[in-house]
Amino acid sequence: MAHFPDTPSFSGTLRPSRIEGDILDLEIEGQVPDQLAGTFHRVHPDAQFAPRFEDDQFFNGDGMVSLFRFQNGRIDFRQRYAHTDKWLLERAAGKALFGAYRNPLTDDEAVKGRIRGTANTNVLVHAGMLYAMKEDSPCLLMDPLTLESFGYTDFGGKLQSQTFCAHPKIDPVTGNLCAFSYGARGLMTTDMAYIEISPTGELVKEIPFHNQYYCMMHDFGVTEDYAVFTTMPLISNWERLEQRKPFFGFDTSMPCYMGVLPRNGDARDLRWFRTDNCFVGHVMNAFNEGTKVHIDMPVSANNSFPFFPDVNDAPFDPVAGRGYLTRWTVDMARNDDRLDRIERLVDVPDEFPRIDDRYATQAYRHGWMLILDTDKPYEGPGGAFYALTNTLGHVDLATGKRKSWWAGPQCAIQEPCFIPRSADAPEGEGYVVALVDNHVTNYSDLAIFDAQHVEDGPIARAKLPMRLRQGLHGNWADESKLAA
Ligand code: V55
Ligand code: FE
Repeated sequence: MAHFPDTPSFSGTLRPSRIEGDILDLEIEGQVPDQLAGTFHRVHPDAQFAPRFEDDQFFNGDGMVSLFRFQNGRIDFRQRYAHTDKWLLERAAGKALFGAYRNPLTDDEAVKGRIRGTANTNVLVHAGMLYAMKEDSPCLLMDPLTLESFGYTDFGGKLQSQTFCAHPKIDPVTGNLCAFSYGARGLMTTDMAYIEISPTGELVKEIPFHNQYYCMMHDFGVTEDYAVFTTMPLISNWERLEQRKPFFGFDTSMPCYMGVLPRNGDARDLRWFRTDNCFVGHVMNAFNEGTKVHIDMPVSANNSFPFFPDVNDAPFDPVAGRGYLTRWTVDMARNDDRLDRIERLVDVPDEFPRIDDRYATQAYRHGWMLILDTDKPYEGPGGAFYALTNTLGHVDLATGKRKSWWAGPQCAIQEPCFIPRSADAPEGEGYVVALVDNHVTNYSDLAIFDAQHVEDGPIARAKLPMRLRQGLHGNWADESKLAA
């Protein structure tokens, strides 16, 4: 007799789904290129049991991992929950035991001190494992093909950090997975670390340092020589938790910072560059040339998250919350603590930026993202967790030219993912996959685009007999990576 709250987080397009299963040989419209051999994994939050509190929010759901396996023009689908400690404890109890988002003060006594992670934010194949990640907890290991869970890892007892970010990057030169931790010595601590994991899954680096203040540190940039952090005042403190406020609140009176840490240095080499209050979103890429260090991400004038309110209760401003892809540059030759340059790269509201990951950490040309096209009509029931992401975009940063495809009045698009045509194809030559969710018929398609011609619409659609819940992030793994 589960009863989920009758709130936007659990109704309309965000109605709980909780479906685990397998579909062999998905129905295909069009033609899936034969050479696409590998896996596309993605994850969405989907509470296993009705939450303990009516005001529970989307980001608190248990991680539900989807796998699309591509072989010989055919696609098999599989979906399983990530079996976190939380999921297992609640499964055994037959009900929710953990309370509000990141607030341990709201948990059942029975789970005091247990790891609260949900593994609901990103999934990525590395060292033969599927890493399922949530930034408030350790990394969960899963089998990339069976989706069996193996529990949290501390990398053989070597990792000191209590947390592991959900936005690691793979350095194409070393093959290392570059990650970080925040709240690394517990909730509200400013302790962070820069982390590298070798292609065989060994911890090779953990550089501890301190943030400027405790805040949500959701994503970061990695260049050939530096790790780049963006500090923005989406803050928290124990007082908020005692008062049962949403974990994060946005403080428009505080500055932002860009932190630059040499990957071969230590905390003494870390430099913080200050900039005005704003909100930064997901990182497209970062790179360094000479003494200049660049990081590209959507930046908005104010908070983008309506469910993490202003600390002074200012009403949410959806227009000021729209991000536009922006390049922040610092010059390491400067002796002051100011950014060198801020340049807007895309003039339409955008989020969920992606690149040809073979160019991660390097100078690059091609990017894909979701665009909010506010001129287009919408016929669905609404209730999308962000603003409606109705358009897929491709930007050529060399020419500034942008191409886009609108999914139609009934649909929203989930985060795109680029797949190279072959291991040695030129940058940006290949495909983009993205879930297209129909909010009216309640079906999702995994749409496949020619990455250079997204404006033509999908070249193929793998059709699911249901709609997948709104998700966060996912990644492609080539067949060769699965064999590792
Ligand atoms: C994000 C998502 C999260 C979270 C913190 O999109 C930040 C950003 C799905 O959970 O806990
Ligand atoms: Fe994210």
